[in-house]
This record gives sequence, C-alpha cells and structure tokens, in this order.
Amino acid sequence: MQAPKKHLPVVGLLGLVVIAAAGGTVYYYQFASPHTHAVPSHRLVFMTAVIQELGGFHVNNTAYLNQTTLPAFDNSKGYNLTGVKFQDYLPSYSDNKTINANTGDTITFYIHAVDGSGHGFSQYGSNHGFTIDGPTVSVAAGDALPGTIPFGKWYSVTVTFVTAGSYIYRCNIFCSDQHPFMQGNIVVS
Ligand SMILES: [Cu+2]
Repeated sequence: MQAPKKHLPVVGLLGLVVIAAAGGTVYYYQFASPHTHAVPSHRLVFMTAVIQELGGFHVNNTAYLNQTTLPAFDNSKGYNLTGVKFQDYLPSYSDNKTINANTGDTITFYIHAVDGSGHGFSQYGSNHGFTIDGPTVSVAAGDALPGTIPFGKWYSVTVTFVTAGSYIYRCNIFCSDQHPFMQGNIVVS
C-alpha cells in the first residue's frame, strides 16, 4: 500500500515536464511562425475598383512579398504570382477598404477597374483613377501616381510609406454620381 505513494511525486513531475514541452511547442507555433517576412515589409494589396454605387474600391487579398523582385505585371492580364515567394496575411481591418501598414513598409497595389455599366447606375467616362492623399509617400521609379485605370484593365503602383499617419486613397477621375465617396483609408503606424 505504500509503493504507489512513493511513485506519485515522480509521475507528477514527469507530467509537468510533458505539459511544459507541449506549451513550448504551442508558443513557438503561435508567435514565431508569422514572422517569416522581412521587416519593414513589402506588402501586396489586390483590389478592384468599380463605381461607388457598386461598392467602389474593394480589397480582395493581402500578402507579404518574400522576395526582392515584383511579380510579372501586364495591364491587360494583371499580375502573375507563378514562382513568386509570398505569404498571405489577414489585414487588421475587415471592411475590405482599410489598408494597414507599419512605418517604412512598401505596398504594391494591384487594381483591376471593373466596368460598372448595366446595373442601372450612371457611369461616366471610361476610366477610374488612383491617388493617395496624406503625408508624403515615395513612389517607385517608373510608376505613376495618380494613375489612370481604363475599365477592364489593371494598374499597379509601388509606394513606400516612410511616415506614420492617416492616408486616404481615392479615385480622382469623375466616374459616377457617387464618385466623391470612392475612397478608402490607409493606416500607417
Ligand atoms: Cu472612379
């Protein structure tokens, strides 16, 4: 009757070691695995642009670019991620309009302008625009900001946010009656 009592402390100690090891694994998985991108980061933001009556700008996907060269891009076909090292991430905001970044991050925007005709709303001209208001940004050599995006085509611009603050991206080409509201926020902290 005394033997089991002698063994109990040993079993208890072993149990603690097993729990600690498991906890360490969980800690590593949750806190170490997301940091596989460089800091500051190069983010890819994939968006559609349609008249505000049909939703305006909409962020469809966000990813970290884990290489120094950009994906191939063509304004008719859009981007090509074949062979590109990237990692999807969830944005800090879930409204599909607000973009977040850390100070010093670079964002490459890929924007597809969608023809909004045929839905009963007035659509003017044949282009959307894309520009960014706020603290000064650095635009990559060869890229244009503001940019013009003909309906059905793609536009890409790479911007580095060297200053923390509140930015607004917006359409700068009159495209519908609700055009003044075709915009979204970029929060750089
Ligand atoms: Cu527009």
